[in-house]
Amino acid sequence: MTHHGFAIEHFDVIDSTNTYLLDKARSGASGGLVAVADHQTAGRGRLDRRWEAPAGAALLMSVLLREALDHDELHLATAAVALSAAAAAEQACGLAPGLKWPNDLVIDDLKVAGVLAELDLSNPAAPAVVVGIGINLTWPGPPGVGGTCLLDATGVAVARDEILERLLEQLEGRVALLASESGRATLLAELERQMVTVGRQVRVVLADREFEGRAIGLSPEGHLRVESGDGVIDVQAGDVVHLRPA
Ligand code: BT5
Repeated sequence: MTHHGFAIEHFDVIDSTNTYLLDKARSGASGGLVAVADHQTAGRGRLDRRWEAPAGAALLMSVLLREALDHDELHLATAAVALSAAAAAEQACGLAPGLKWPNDLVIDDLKVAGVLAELDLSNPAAPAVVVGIGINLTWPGPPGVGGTCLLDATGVAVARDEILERLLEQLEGRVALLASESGRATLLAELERQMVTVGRQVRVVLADREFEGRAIGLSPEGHLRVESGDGVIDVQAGDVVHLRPA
């Protein structure tokens, strides 16, 4: 099936759509390949975390891109998918989730979707980026993690294939932006506008320490700029907790 320049492969059950496309990338698959699954047995988040969803309750998809991105540019691929998903949700449900740094979509500070971008440089002549997203449609995530789903948050029971179609329509233009310097600047500006973390009081959780401050913007590398008692700190990798309502 081809949609908006993407070739879609559908699976009833798979381990992880990201893992599948990373394997396909290593065996030379072209950019634009999309994997969609009804159910994942080993859905992955960042840092060896799990992404969970009962069969049929979420959009679980990944896309293989052949844009030449470095590690420090991966946030642009994350942005392309996250912004497209937010726009697709707005079209389908009348409410645009916000982006929470670094890779979540949230509604009222509850996580409705998560994005995982991974780079494969095993063939330096043909770099590959795989970006996966899980969007909760009718199940709000495991207990205790602060999740929600589009049904609970908006009252709309959107069909999986409708949101997929809208997401790919949105994504086509944003993938094109990745190819040029000016396009990337456009994407970064959109990312900063939609990033609800900016302006918030946050707790930053790093591998070895935590601190609090106010998120004041994004660096060109997509790092979160946080003003704390020790001055302005660029947070490259980590998690943030939104503290007080905006
Ligand atoms: C993410 O990681 O949020 C990235 C999730 C990417 C999932 C997609 S599904 C299609 C593709 N194939 C894959 O294998 N992965 C991608 P992170 O920021 O590390 O958040 C993971 C954490 O979110 C977990 O440790 C849980 O606390 C929480 N979580 C797990 N499932 C959730 C859900 N359905 N809704 C909300 N939170 C969830």
